Amino acid sequence: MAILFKSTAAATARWRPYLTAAWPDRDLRFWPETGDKAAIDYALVWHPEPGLLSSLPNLRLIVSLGAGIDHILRDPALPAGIPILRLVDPHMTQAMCEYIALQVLRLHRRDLDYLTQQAAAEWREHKQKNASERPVGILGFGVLGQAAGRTLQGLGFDVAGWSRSAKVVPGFATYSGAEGLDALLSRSEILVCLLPMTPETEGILDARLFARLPRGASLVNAGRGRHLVEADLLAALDSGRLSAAVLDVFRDEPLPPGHPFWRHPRIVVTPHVAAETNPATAAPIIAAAIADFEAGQPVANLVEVARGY
Ligand code: NDP
Ligand code: OXD
Repeated sequence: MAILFKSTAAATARWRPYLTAAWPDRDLRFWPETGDKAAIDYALVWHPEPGLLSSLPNLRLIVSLGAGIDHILRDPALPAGIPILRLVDPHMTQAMCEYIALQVLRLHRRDLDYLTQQAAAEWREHKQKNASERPVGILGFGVLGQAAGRTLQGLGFDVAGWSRSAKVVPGFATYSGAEGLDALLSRSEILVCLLPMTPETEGILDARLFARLPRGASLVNAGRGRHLVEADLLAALDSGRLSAAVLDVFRDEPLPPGHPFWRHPRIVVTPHVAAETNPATAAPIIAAAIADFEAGQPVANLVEVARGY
């Protein structure tokens, strides 16, 4: 009974001591040293290369080393019928709350304008609102969206969330489906994307969506790069339809050096760090989930593969 770990070399070095501590008696294999593949029951993966998982004949469970599972589902050879567990870790949730609070405050308080003015030694005040006068919309009102929403609400923002299924979340206006999206967009001066990447959400941040936001609204995308139609964002910023964007995720990561986002005065780029996985807290969470799985107990955060997230 062996456990295979597959991520980047740097992540493997970070995870190794915590995995060893979580499973002192298990046969841990660190990719590319897989050993006898028939002995592997569990695969802990981040961006496994296509075909790796189907090459493990006795695999019982796939564990995503992140909250998203798009990096697993993109494998055309993904073996059918193997359950997938995604990572839900309060440490990561807290990190996302911090990131969203930072970026929403930055947009709310016109930080980009003041930085530009500072560069030009220009002393000029802009009209200022309180957070309660700033409606924020969150696309993707799941674990991370709701937690970020609560953090923003704590800062005084007027927050609403959009999800696939209708839901009641005490204290929030909630919307779902196509009609709900219109209603959410029309009220959102700052739009935060925390959606998972699925065929339904790919390219959702496009010109049609931007046109339904109040003029001059701004965007934070910490979901996935493929949610955004990059050319539509550049056009919306040029025309003033959007005033600014903060982007943590990109179609191509790392973002290529010549990409126009790097030097755009109205775009803030962060290198997919909104909520990094933290091995010290994540390894025990994964070990506990695998223990439940082996004991035949209900396992929290198993993904409905057909739903895509
Ligand atoms: P959850 O599964 O808990 O939440 C996903 C939310 O998106 C749910 O509210 C879901 O609706 C909604 N949703 C899914 N599909 C649609 C759709 N077609 N229309 C409307 N709403 C939809 O995921 P998490 O909150 O844990 O994570 C969300 C994403 O955040 C991850 O998939 C990942 O892409 C990204 N992420 C980014 C990180 C970063 O560092 N930048 C770090 C971690 C995650 P419903 O509630 O009805 O199911
Ligand atoms: C994740 C991520 O999905 O870091 O966890 O993007």
